[in-house]
Amino acid sequence: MARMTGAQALAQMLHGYGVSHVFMVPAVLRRTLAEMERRTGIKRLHVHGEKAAAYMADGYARASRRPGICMAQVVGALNLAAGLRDASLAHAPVIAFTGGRDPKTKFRKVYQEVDDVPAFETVTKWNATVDAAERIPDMLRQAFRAAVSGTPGPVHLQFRGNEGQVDQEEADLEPLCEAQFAQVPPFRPEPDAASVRAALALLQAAEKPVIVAGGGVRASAARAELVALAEKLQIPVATSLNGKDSITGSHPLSVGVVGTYSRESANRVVAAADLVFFVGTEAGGMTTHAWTVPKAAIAAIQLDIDPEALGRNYPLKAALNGDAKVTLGCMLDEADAASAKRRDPWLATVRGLCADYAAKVRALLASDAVPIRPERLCSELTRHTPDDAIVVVDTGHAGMWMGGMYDLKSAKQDYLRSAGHLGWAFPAGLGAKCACPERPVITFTGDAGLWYHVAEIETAVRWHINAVTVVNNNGSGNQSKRGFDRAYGGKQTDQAHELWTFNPMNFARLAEDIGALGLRVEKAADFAPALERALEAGRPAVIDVVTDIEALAPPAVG
Ligand SMILES: Cc1ncc(C[n+]2csc(CCOP(=O)(O)OP(=O)(O)O)c2C)c(N)n1
Repeated sequence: MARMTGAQALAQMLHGYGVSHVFMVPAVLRRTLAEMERRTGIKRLHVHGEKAAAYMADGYARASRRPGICMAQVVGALNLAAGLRDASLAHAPVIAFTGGRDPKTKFRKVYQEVDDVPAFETVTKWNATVDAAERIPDMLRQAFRAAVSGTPGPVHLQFRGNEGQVDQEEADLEPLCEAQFAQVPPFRPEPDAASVRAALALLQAAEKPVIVAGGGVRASAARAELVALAEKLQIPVATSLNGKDSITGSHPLSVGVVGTYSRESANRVVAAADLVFFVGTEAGGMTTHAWTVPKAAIAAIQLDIDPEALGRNYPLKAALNGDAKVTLGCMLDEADAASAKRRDPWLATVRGLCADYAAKVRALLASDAVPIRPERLCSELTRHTPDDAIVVVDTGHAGMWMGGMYDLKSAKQDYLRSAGHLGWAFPAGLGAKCACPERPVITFTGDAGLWYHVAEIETAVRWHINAVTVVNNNGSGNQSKRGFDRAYGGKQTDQAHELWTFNPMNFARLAEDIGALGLRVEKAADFAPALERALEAGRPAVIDVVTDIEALAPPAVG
């Protein structure tokens, strides 16, 4: 124990947990921010909005598997809470600090004050208040424990005082850090041996099994074990959108992303399977196309770190509770490779379904059309994204195009995707680049997605966050086109276009004005040289790709 301010303890502890960046809009925990400068090398990124701060912390967390920190004063707290929604859905360990109420003045109509704590309840694993400086060390330790343990997720700490002024008070404090909880996963629990045997018996006996791998594979860094088990037993692998980087697209057992934002071959393979092994996926509505792929009656096995997830959506023949890497490792040790032969006919069918899909999209992937087809853009990214890149993708059409049409070429690539919030990807890509400055970061977003947080181009320039952002710029949110066609009974009026189109915009020029590299691409053949220039620019880059407003991503196959 030593006599110190809460701010000194907080700054020292964040440093002790290995935090390198915090993302915030002032004024919050000002004394702590000053102590960070005095005592640590933590970078304090002053950004343009609290939601973007949360998304940056989220991208940082997903890229590094370490908690990302974001902060807001009382009046910005709900903006920050809104930004935790995607982290909550994606199970990213984000820790949010806000300023909050003081018991001495509560209920007296304090300027800018409402009770923000309830708003964090639905988007956090743990939502707590720090009312005394004495509590800063133990509450911060609990925040890290909660964020990274089990299924990771966001945490909120509200510090007393509209700006969290409790950090200015002195107390006898012990700024102890628990290194174990500085990353995901803190522990690697082993599965019960009987559950491993039961699952293997089912997989080995199955004639048409498929693995559906989810974000839990990345959280556990279990890709190598997953692919090795699939190879040993010769089982095809589909992934959720969140688990897209569980296996490379070029792997012979890879069939693509299954579900709603998906690839046709993956849906066909999962629909034809006689046994599905869910690994680190919740088997939620997006991954199963609202529980139709596979059908509810499928025989299923599930592996998850969280026992409460097991069987939530499909009744199970076997359930495995443990860390994915360790559990798949145990399965790999005991798996009988001789059973693989049984699946030769199934693998021939699977290869046929993948070949049918490839034949269907070949022309679009190679299209020279002007305006550019998004399929061609995805194919250019597959070919030219560096092997060690982090690819960050927005939702909506961006998620559909890239989820379905982009292939990871290397097991060293990471693929991070919005769990549903439009506008997430651009700031998340900046956060990912802060976490991994030595790796190329390529963000893919639509123009509607970029507009949300376009001001953060200035943050990227100011902080030299040299991420590359590729904008699928069709002057609209054209994913909405089909929905409005339906709403208008088949054919929209001319005026209906005001519901989903924008004024034309040259984002390259905008980016240049702000100090980033801006490149405008109007012909597909010009994309690869632009990407190369952007990756080597030594400053943030925006590649504005002019694409076809009529191009609609293929709907999911049921
Ligand atoms: C926060 C939020 N609001 C609304 C939506 C609904 N939404 C999904 S995609 C989309 C439009 C996407 O436009 P853009 O990013 O330009 O991509 P495009 O469809 O044009 O390819 C909208 C409004 C959403 N997913 N998230």
